[in-house]
Amino acid sequence: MNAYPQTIHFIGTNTPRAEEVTPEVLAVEGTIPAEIDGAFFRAVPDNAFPPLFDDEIALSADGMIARFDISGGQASYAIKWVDTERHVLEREAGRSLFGRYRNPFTDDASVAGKDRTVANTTPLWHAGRLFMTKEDGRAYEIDPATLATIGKFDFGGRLRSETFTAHPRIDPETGELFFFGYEAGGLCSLDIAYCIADAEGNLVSEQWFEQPYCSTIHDFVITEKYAIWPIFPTLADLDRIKAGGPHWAHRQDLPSYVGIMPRYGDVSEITWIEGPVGVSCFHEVNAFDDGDKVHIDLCLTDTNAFPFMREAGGLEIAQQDIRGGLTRWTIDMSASEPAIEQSILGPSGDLCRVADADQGRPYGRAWYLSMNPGAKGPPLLGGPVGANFNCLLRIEPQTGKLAMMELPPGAGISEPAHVVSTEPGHGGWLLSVVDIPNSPNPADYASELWVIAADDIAAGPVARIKAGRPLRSQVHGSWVDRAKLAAAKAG
Ligand code: V55
Ligand code: FE
Repeated sequence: MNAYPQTIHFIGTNTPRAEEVTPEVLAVEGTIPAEIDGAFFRAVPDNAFPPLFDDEIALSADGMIARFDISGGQASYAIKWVDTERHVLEREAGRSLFGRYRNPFTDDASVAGKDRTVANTTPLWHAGRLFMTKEDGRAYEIDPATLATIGKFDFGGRLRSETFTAHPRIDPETGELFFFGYEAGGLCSLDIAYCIADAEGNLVSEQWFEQPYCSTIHDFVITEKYAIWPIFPTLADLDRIKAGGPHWAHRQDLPSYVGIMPRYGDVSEITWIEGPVGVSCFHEVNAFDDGDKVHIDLCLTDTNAFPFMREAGGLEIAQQDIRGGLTRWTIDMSASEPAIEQSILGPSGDLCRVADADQGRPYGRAWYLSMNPGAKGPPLLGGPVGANFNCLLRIEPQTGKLAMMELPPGAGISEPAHVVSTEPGHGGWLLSVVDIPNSPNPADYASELWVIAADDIAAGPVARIKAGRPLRSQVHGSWVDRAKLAAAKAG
């Protein structure tokens, strides 16, 4: 029996697994460096029940929180549903009650006014707390030891924003959490709430401003001086949503913008600078100050990378025809009319990572996922756009120097996490889940967590941790070291 639509959202690494696992010790091939001690948390969208609509998309699946716990050269694995209000209601009903992605007008009448968020995008650690986030709602707090859901988080009743980004930024020196919510004032509102929490987790600032159009703002960046929102013309429309249609439609004819303000400033100081027309980006790699200049490095594409956001905009562009690159936008803030100067740093790709200590600072290296032009065999089906990335890149943005880690034929790879090394001069480690086909059946693959020397990725993994089961696609992951886990506020 399979009641799931046979679309890209439910096959390959998107095959519903819906399996909770209590900690299980895993087999390891190779040697996990003893200094790797902590937890790799992953946000995994999965389906508890078949969807109400056949055009359901993977971004709408219920959040699961997974943990690879690594210590003393050994690893264990656990995964649990996030008990969002939505998931609990659906579990009680024994079926789906919520309709299309970010469209409350398609829900079962019994859940009108209930919290729709699925908390499926990024595990976030800040000030001793673990959260699961989704940009259309508030974060849910999770107990890092048991993975049990503690509840919806609103900074002790202080947060006004109805939403909380899946991509906050933590300043490595101050420990402050910089974050925002868009559609902060409700469905299709132009409101952005810009917030700062101090190193102890207290909300110390929340200011609201409006964006020029109602775009999907998946990520933002900070530098030592600025808070920066690059925005792209994939827009929401309330009439379309009320008619049961898609939340987002890409507009190839409208410009992008960069909103930039002093990071400790007043939102009235924000400047909007027009950028290229029709482009799209979901993740910025990093940004940093360079005298009066600001550099913003983005995973940029010439149209929206999600097929359903292009189709909703009436665009007929095949996935393989999308062009892009790791792109630097430089803005001279001392100019009378600051403008964007664009340069290309590296090949197209996404799901980027920098070392935590490099956040918002000049940086010497970044890692991201891409398509290997020399790959033997087609990409593994799955992930939010229907095909998984099949290689890992390391780039030195100042010089453009590139290295690649290839995968076995037909394998896919998920976003890497970075683990600092205590050895002087050692660049640390990357942790990344790799899915390796067992047979031509796209649901039949082996999932492994690879441990890779961060500055020698071409050498491949030093250890392969066998998950013992095929894992559903993650979105983002986060590494939390043992000292932070030991200081957790929960439990
Ligand atoms: C993204 C992911 C989402 C989402 C919106 O990677 C954008 C982009 C996993 O959910 O809801
Ligand atoms: Fe993301």
